[in-house]
Amino acid sequence: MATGENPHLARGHRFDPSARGGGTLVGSWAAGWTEYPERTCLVLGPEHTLSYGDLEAASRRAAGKLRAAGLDRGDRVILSAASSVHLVVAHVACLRAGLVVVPTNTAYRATELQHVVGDAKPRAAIIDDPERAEWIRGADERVLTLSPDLPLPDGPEIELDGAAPNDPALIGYTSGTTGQPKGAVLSQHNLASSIEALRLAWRWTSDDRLALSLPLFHMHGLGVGLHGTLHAGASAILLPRFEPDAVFDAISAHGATLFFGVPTMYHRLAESPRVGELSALRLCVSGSAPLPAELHTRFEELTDQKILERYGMTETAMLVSNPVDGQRRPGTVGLPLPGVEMRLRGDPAEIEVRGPNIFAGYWERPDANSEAFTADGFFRTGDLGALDEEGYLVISGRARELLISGGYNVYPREVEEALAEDPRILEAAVVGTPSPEWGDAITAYLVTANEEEISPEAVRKFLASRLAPYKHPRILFRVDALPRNALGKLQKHRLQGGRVLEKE
Ligand code: MLC
Ligand code: AMP
Repeated sequence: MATGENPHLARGHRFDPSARGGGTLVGSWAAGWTEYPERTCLVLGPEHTLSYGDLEAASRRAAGKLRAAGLDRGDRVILSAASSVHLVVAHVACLRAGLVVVPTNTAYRATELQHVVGDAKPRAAIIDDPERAEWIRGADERVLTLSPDLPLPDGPEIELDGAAPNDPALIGYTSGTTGQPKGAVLSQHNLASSIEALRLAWRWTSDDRLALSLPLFHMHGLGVGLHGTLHAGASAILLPRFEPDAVFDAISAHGATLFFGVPTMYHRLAESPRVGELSALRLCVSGSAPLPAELHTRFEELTDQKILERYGMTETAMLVSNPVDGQRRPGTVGLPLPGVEMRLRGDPAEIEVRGPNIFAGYWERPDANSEAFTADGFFRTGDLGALDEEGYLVISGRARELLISGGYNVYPREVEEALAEDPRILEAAVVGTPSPEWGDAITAYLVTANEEEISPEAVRKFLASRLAPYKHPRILFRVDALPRNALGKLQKHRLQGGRVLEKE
């Protein structure tokens, strides 16, 4: 693909997503196994590092075990665990063996997890919580549940890294307007294309060391952070969870040069007295939710870092980014990445995209696919956009009902349906309240039976078995009725007032 004029490319660079390893994710990694086995790949503490050669050997062994346990190319494997070396090894092993990874949020409750099991029909699940392993077996007793260290007998030597570009690599579950998550099938080539574009655009080199505190079960931490590190032959400091001090220590103790985060993380970093330590980084990237322009500016005053904001999705990996060289414009997500064609269509204008990074369709959902793509092959993102005077993309809204709290998507309808199952609640409407910490603070307006008071604790308790905690309303109001127009249609923009049941 000739995109030599893409503004992200340094002089003399060309974007060719097939240049390394035949255009597959595992092919690009395999080149690294042989070219620089001694190089550090993962850092876990002062004494504990893993080289590319170590990761090659550990994932080879793990792939053999999985094959001996009966898993074969194309089989789906749920991966749902906190970040650890075992998880990275298991993930790399699955992809090298041609298995299809289904990353799943560790906050999911039984019904959310069981939906994924029923839909993806996995052969195995790599999961670090025995209770959730039980939920999985409850949905399908044939699923082999394994802890991330894969306690299995060694298996045979098998052929690795042989996936073809169009072979599926990952199924990422994400909801449209329906609230029922569907699986976006990303191929080896989709993922390889996206990280090659990022390697070039973000000048990602083997000298870079990423402080990686994003969870490894979503596109941001996995498809950008981990895959990009391995593709660039760089290293990552694996942080089991996000804590500002751990990020600062990753710089002082391990020489981190990169940090990727969601806006909530930048908000919390900016509150720390140590925030100035981030000035040592080469690059700070924000994505998954809008970064307020005010936070961008304040962060620069505190750290001298101009955060680079970018835009992506589960279905597409990364699409648009502010440039490393050139203006980084607060409140914008930047310019299309190499290989990405973008257009704005309709009124209000929806962002449509096409390119080698974009998934081919949803898992077993031809109906959803025909809606999601235009006749000429553009994917309809459901995000609304406009270009500013420099041609930078501004995300101006969403065509679908979607809230984003702390970088996690929350579909109001799913929360409303769960609330309505409570016999004490007659009707519920869920909206986002702007919050400097969370972006959208999930807010519910409730009409209760007999105008009964209902405590926030009671609501939370009711939702506990039904919805991941990040989807629970943080703010609750009790109202006598929901505002509706003459046709009975709910008018969410008119929601206000009511008796406050909880306010944070
Ligand atoms: C945790 N909590 C949240 C929350 N995360 N509430 C609302 N929104 C969230 N995102 C709740 C917990 O349930 C708990 O509630 C309380 O906050 C503290 O929990 P915690 O585990 O200590 O939370 P914390 O570590 O502080 O987590 C905040 C966070 C995390 C920002 C670090 O949410 C996070 O890692 N977000 C990143 C999400 C991400 O990776 N998104 C990428 C999607 S990919 P209680 O009631 O128990 O106290 C994508 C594509 C793209 O979008 O473009 O990148
Ligand atoms: P997901 O389905 O979790 O992959 O979420 C993708 C959605 O996150 C996109 O469709 C956007 O609505 C949103 N998103 C990602 N990055 C940004 C950003 N930088 N600014 C605003 N919204 C973003």
